[in-house]
Amino acid sequence: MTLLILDSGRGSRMGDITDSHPKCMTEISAGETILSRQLALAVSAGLKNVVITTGYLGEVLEDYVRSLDMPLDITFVRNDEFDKTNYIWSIYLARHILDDDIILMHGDLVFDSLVLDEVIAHEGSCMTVSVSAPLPEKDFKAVIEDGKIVKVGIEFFDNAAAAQPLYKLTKQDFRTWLDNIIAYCESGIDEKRTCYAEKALNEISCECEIRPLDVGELLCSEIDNADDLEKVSRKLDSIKHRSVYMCFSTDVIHSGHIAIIRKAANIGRLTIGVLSDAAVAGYKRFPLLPFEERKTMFENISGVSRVVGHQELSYRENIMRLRPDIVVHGDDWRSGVQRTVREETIALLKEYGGRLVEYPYAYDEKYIELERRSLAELSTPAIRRSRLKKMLSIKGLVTAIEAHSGLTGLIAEKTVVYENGGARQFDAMWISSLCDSTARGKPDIELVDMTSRYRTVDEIMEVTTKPIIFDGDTGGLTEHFVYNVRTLERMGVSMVVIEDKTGLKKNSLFGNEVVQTQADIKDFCAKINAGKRAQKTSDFMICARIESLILEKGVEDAFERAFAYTEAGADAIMIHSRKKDPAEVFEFVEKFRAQDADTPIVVVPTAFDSVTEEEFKARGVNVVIYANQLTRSSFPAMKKAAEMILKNHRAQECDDICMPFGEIIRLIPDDIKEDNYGR
Ligand code: SPV
Ligand code: MG
Repeated sequence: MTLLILDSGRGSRMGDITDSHPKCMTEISAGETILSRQLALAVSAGLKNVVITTGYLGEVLEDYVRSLDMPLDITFVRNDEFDKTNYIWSIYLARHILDDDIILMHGDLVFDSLVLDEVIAHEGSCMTVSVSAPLPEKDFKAVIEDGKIVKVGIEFFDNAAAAQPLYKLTKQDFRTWLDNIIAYCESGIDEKRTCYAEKALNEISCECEIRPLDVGELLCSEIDNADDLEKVSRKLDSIKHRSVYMCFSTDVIHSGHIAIIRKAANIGRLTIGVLSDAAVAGYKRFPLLPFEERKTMFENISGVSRVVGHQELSYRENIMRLRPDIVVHGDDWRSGVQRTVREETIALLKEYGGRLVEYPYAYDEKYIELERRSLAELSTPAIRRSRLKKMLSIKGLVTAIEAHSGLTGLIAEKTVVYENGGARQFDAMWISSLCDSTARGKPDIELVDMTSRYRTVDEIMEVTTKPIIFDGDTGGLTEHFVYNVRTLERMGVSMVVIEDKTGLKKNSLFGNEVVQTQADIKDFCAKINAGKRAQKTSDFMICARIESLILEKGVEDAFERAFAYTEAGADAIMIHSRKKDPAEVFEFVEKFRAQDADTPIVVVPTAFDSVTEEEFKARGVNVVIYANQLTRSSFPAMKKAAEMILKNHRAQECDDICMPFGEIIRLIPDDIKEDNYGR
């Protein structure tokens, strides 16, 4: 695309302003001339090729443009007969270098950067018009018929709209017009060199398809005299004070981000919202850089006036607080997960007359590759292990769901729900002894040996990135536990939970229906302490699980144990109960929190499942584990399918309750692409 700027004329109506330089060099705001603004906006719109026709004080103009040192390929075409011709002759002189789609503008036109963006984004040819503006007496008007511009000139008033000399013309439409300009200029008739080029356009307009592009109230005005100059300068001033808002979640900035930031900064004073760590983690993945570092990164980008926090995926809070005139976003959010956020943003802006500006989203291959690498990095042992602690500090309350295989790991990893303009997903996975045993058809009595349990962890780790909490049962013999701590830590597990029981362990949900023995406080403390001394990193956590409520020993017993265990080095306390009524758990949490504000409290609300995460958080709980729901929900579904096949002697009847085959084969990501592996 080539930008053609017509700057040959003198602009005599400007008075002595144009004595020493051409009109386009007139200052319109501090340090900005008509031309420097046009060129700067061209740069930020991504234009490269510029043709400027010169004439009056041509050398002064050309020197000036060179001094601006813009990253543009600029060709000057000198019209030495500028005082005897019109710009039709200048275009004629430039005809050999205009074999392209053309953006054509007069050299005295000042416009909002939004106008140029809209012109460039317009499909096909267009000319800017202001449909609601009064028709100007002496300036251009465009006659519009059937949505097309059929005539442009100062003399048309019927079916016309105020129009500004800013066009985008497809190569073909421009060629059609240029051919007639050439015919005019080579006719030998003087009048055909001194008229508006639009006269040549009007004769062939039916062969072109030039649409009116209504710019509404946006600034798009020619400066013909000192009066215009003052009006335009005032409008520019208000543009510069216009507030613009954008939000970013990225921790890597690529050229596409810089381009959109530059565009947004051209529209007004740019505030950038940086999405909170919790919201990033909920919406895509754990951020590689924490909020403060991401904030600093944006603070150092030129054109950014200030950077603020943006707490939720929704824009509501910051729109209500900052009331930006314009919100800028890439058009990628028109579909997919952010669609509802976009709809809410539009509705909020509408309430006070704000505006949404969208630019084409720049997919950057390098960025996609970096994202892929980031995900790979998040699954490496050291990074995965450290994430549980980070999540706890970011979110206050972490949720974990049971996983016992690669497939359930994928469900824990990928399940996301979108609600209220936000997104929710599980933060971590729980490798339950109950579900790991059940998946193997074995009872939950520490029968499945550690090597098999590690195999489950490994399978899950292979396909996921989220932190893992491992159900370590009783921890076994202290002499064995220390080895298990080292292994789990090395694998990248974040936390092991051991329960204070001895002898043959049974699942806690049996309570006192079976014989279960609680460990001696001192012995259990020794086990915790040995485990803490065995671990190598500070990331790994040992959680002491208290079985007092399960074994009906009361809150006081639980309370005594909790302090003994934290004293022995436990990084977290799990308080377990099998009662539907959460009262005992709440009582424990309240008492514990009154004396210990920091040690994370973990709960497994299988029985007391009516309590919401919000309530747990408000009471001081830090980890909520959904310990068995994937196993319990899949079992009835599988049983039903098996029964249906048996009953019907075929599989057709159970097809409706099965996942479509096309979906199951796509469920597993193929990030290791097939190749010939050297074959
Ligand atoms: C498990 O999931 O294996 C647990 C939690 O230990 S519970 O089954 O509630 O005891
Ligand atoms: Mg268990």
